Amino acid sequence: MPSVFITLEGGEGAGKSTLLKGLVPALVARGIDVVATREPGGSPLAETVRSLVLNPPAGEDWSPMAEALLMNAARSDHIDKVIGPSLAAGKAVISDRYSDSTRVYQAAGAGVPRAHLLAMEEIVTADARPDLTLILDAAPEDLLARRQDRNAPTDAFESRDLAFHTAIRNGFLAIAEAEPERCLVLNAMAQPARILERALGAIDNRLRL
Ligand code: T5A
Repeated sequence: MPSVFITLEGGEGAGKSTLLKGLVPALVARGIDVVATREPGGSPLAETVRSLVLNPPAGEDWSPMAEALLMNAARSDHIDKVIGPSLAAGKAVISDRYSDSTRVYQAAGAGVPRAHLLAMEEIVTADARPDLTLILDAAPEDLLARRQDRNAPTDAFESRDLAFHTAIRNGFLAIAEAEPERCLVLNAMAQPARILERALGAIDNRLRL
C-alpha cells in the first residue's frame, strides 16, 4: 500500500476534527492503516509547543515571527517523530491542520512576510508534503455562530475579530485556487455525512486508495 498524506484545513470550528473522526473508521474499514494526528502538536514535544503558543501566559503575546518559528519547530518534531516514520511504513497519515495553516494564520493573521513563511515551509516540510488537502470553507459569521453553540474555552486565535477570520478564509481560498491539483474546497455548512462522502470521493478519485 503506498503511503498517502492528507491534510484538513479551514477556519476555527469549520469541522476538521469532525471530518477526521469520520474519515478514520471509513478508511480503516477499507483495510488502510491510518494515523490521525493534528497541528500544532502531534508529537509529545510539539504538544508542549501547542500549549505555549495557543495559551500564552495572561497578558503576553508572541511576536509574529516567534509564533511562526514555534509552529515550524513543532512541525519539524511532528514530521521527524510521527509523520515521516508513518509514511515510511506505508501508512495513510491524516493531519488536522498543517503547513497551510501557518501560511494563512501567520501571514494573513500575524503579518509575517509570505516569502519568509514559504522559505521556512520549504525547509521544514521538504520530506512531508501533503498529497491531498481538504479545505473546509464557510463564512466566518456562520462558523462563529457554530462556535458559540459550543461550551469550549476560546484560545488566542479563536478570540480574534471577524476581519481576522475573513482574512483567514480568504487565505485558504487563495491556496486552493493556486494549487487545485492538491486542494479541494468543501462546504463546511453541509451536513457532516455529506462532507464525509465528498471527502471520501476525493480520496478515491485523486489518490486511488
Ligand atoms: N494555527 C495552527 C496557526 O496559527 N498556525 C499553524 O501553523 C497551525 C497548525 C489551533 C489554532 O492554531 C492556529 C489555528 C487555530 O487557531 P485548534 O483548537 O486546533 O487550534 O483549533 P481548530 O483547528 O479551529 O479546531 P476546532 O476544534 O475549533 O475546529 P474544528 O476541528 O474545525 O471543528 P470541529 O469538528 O471541532 O467542529 C466544531 C463544532 O461544529 C460542529 C461540531 O459538532 C462541533 O460542535 N460541527 C458541525 N455542525 C454542523 N454541521 C457540520 N458539518 C459540522 N461539523 C462540525
